[in-house]
This record gives sequence, C-alpha cells and structure tokens, in this order.
Amino acid sequence: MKLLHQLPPYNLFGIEDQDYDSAKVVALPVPYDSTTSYKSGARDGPHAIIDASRNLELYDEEYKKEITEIGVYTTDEMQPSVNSPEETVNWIEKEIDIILDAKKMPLLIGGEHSIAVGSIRAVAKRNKEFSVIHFDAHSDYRDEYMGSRYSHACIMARVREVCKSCYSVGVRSIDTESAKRYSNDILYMKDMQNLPVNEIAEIIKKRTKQNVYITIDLDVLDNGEMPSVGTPEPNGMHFAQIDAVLKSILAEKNLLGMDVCELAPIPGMIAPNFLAAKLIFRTLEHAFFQKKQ
Ligand SMILES: [Mn+2]
Repeated sequence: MKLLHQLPPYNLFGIEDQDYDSAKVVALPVPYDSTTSYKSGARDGPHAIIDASRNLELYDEEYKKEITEIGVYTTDEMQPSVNSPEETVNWIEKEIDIILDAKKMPLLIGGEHSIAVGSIRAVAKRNKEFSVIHFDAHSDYRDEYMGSRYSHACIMARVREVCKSCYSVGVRSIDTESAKRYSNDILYMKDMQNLPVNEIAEIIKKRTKQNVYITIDLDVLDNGEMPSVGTPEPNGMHFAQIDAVLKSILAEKNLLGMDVCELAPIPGMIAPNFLAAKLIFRTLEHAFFQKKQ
C-alpha cells in the first residue's frame, strides 16, 4: 500500500522496487575527482546524473519499451580511498569483480575518468578477446602526469597494460609523444567530423573485436552541449551523432561493460546532467533492445 505521493527512488532512472537478482545491469556510482588537473567537481557527477535520470521517462519511443525491462540496479555510492588514486582503482576492480561474477553487466558512473581502469581490469581478467572503445576529447596516453600513473591523463596507458586492442574516438587534444606512438589507434575529430554517422560506426566496428568495453569521457561531446566537464574542448561530437554511432556499434557487438565519466555539474545548469543521463539510457537500450546482426 502506498501511503504518500513520493518522488522516484534515488537510483538510476528512479526505478521502483529495483531488484538485484533479476537485473542485467548493475550501476556503480563513484564520486571521485582527486587527480583532476584543471576544474574539479567530477565527484558530484554521479549524484547529478542519478538525480536527472529520475526525471526521464522510462519509455523509449524508438524501441517502444521501458528501460525497466532490462533490469537496472544501482548500488550505493562507493566511498573512494583518501590514500591514493591507485587504491581507489583497486577498490573499484573488486566491486566490478562482484558484479561480473554475478553475470551482470557493470556500468560505472564517475567521477573522474581514471576510475575506468579498475572496471576494465576486472573485465580483462575474464575476457581474453575484447576491445576498449574510448570516447574522449583527449588521448589520455601519458604514462605519468603530475606525478601520478593513475591520473585521468594516463587512463589509456594503464588500460593498454591489460587490453592491447584500444580504439579512441573524437580526440582533438593530444601531446606530441602520444601522437607519434598511438595515432593508428585514434579516430581524430578532424577526420570524422564530416563523415556520416554510419561511416564513423563502420570504421570503429572494423577496428574492434566482437566483445567490447565502452568508456566515455563526456568531454568527447561538444563543449556547447557539454560544458560541465573539467577540461572542455570545442568542436566535439553532438548527442545525436554519438547516439547513432553507439546504436550502430551495439547492433553488432557484445557489450561487456561501460563507464560514463567526468561530469562536473555546474550549479544551476541542469541540461548537461540530463544529457549524461539520457546517453546512459540510450546506450543501455541500444545494447539490450537490438537484435544482434
Ligand atoms: Mn577527456
């Protein structure tokens, strides 16, 4: 019996009576931003995304289904380590281990992008053949940044230690050394901005294996649509573009796990929070509601 008119519960998409056993997706929010090099605030990202997501409709007019049919369970926020970014990454790996052992797909919600390493390590322990598809304005291939190997600027260098097949998309900010070493594994914004979305998706699909992990730094989006990031870069992807590219990729590939990171909410500006929530909503639907070709 309902005793009062109540707001949607505080979980992703405000799902009533979320159920762990039947859920196919488990969302792990990690409010963390210790290594952020410019504007901090990504620790407030998970809360803002979950809050916005509670105000989305559950129904999607394209798939004619409600997101509740997938079964999404949101855990409590994880307390990050105050000792080191490395310890936080290790803790996340353990949490993702639990989700994967329960045969559920992990969805990590950041928080700064460095936390994705923990999630990808857990996936790599269980899968020999998979690719990491990395959406980001930055290449993040520095081996060390500001004294830390676990900085958000080093994430792809750490990821490559456990997964050799990495493909970055939407990059428009890279250091000289990384450009020399890794340009073959990068689809630069300059080379994709005039391509139709199906061509962009075909390039990504050709370069990646059947099993994929998708890591999204929200700064891959244009800074006009997504100003709420620590290091915004102009001339990025648009929502409709990344949505269509993800749809095409996930029509064919198996999604092993994903993360959405780097939302640093700007007080009073809620549109980017809703954009991030909708991007998660749509990506899950693309992954679970399309028949694999
Ligand atoms: Mn970035």
